[in-house]
Amino acid sequence: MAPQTAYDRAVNVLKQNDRGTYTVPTKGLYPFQWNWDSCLTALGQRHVDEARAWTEIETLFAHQWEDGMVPHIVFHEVSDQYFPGPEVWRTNRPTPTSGMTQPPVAGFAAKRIFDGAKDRVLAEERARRLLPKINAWHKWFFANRDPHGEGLVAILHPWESGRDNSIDWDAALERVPTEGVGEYSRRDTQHADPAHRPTKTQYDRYLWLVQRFRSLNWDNSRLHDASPFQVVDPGFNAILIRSCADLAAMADALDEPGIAADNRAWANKGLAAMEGLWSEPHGQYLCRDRTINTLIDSASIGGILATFAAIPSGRAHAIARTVERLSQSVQFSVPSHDPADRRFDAPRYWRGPVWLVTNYMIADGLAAAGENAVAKLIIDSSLELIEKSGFAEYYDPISGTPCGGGHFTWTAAMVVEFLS
Ligand code: 9YW
Repeated sequence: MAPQTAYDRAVNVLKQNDRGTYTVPTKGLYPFQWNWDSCLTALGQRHVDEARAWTEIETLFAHQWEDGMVPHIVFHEVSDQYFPGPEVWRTNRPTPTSGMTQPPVAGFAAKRIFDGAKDRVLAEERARRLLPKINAWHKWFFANRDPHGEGLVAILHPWESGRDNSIDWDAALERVPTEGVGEYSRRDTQHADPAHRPTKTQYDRYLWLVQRFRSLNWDNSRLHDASPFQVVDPGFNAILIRSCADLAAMADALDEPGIAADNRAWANKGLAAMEGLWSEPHGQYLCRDRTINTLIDSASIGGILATFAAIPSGRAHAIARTVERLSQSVQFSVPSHDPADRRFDAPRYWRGPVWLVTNYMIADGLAAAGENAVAKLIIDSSLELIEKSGFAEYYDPISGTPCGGGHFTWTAAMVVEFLS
């Protein structure tokens, strides 16, 4: 029998983790539905089964909160494999969910599935149903996470960024206390090597924030001002801006001018405000700590991911040069942090490793800016990694060693996209 192709192996990973109407990131380590994982996973699924891809996103939005927020985890099943579970979040939802959100890739993903759909009737019907829900989520962001109308939204917890233990959050997290957090037992370090995961001090602070928000009954109208952690992440905002622009275009196609106008206005205002995050010396955008109104000196992938939005071409070209520079110091691109920074940690989660989802979005943005050679370098690196080390959660950028969980859904979905 001929050896299986990378494409076939990737499709198998998607199938292994498919739970019918949603897909788990990987068995054991993450046994529920995660927000941005699902939306990016749908991009891979569409090549195999378009209806199934729409269902993946619809299932997520079936658990949208009344105020518009789409939670970062939906606990469809009972499992003691993950901490913190529903008993910690206590959000009082019919199906338990977490109480915070994640990078809003749904608008982008829906438009990409819509544009490429072979079944146009199905696509119109499913997109029309999702449109107002994604719009409500975007509206929620600007109402609750941009209370002063700056055009950019803040995350209130590192978990919201999707880049949990990034060096970006270190200084702001220092201001989060740990008193009263109590005893708890982590599960991630039982499934994966503790040297590849966040530290105990970071976890204490993550939990302190959860307990703080829980004490406010997860009332989103109060959380922003009550949080000691408010960070404006260029990567997160670029994803939101891109999703707003894409939702506007999809709304035009579906003849929904109100939704189109609102989302276009949010995207344009956000793009203008991004300029305030640009760092000339770093050749990329930086995070801003909103509580002290200061740029955070941390050259992470967040500021490179900004190329996912339609930033000015000069900025995109500068980011391409930065990616080229980074690629000279590692074997595999794009490291989640600049290896020249003494805080860089090659195998530790978001402090150095390569992730295929960020690679996908960066390559997409750079290709749109005409930086095809750098986009190709990133895609080639991604495919080399899976050939060498399988469908890992993330990879050491120097050795290519697989890190975290294995048989990882979104890694497989990105491979299906790269190879389609
Ligand atoms: C957690 C599921 C999630 C991703 C995040 C990633 C990690 C750990 O795994 O989070 O406990 O939620 O940082 O981006 O959505 O794959």
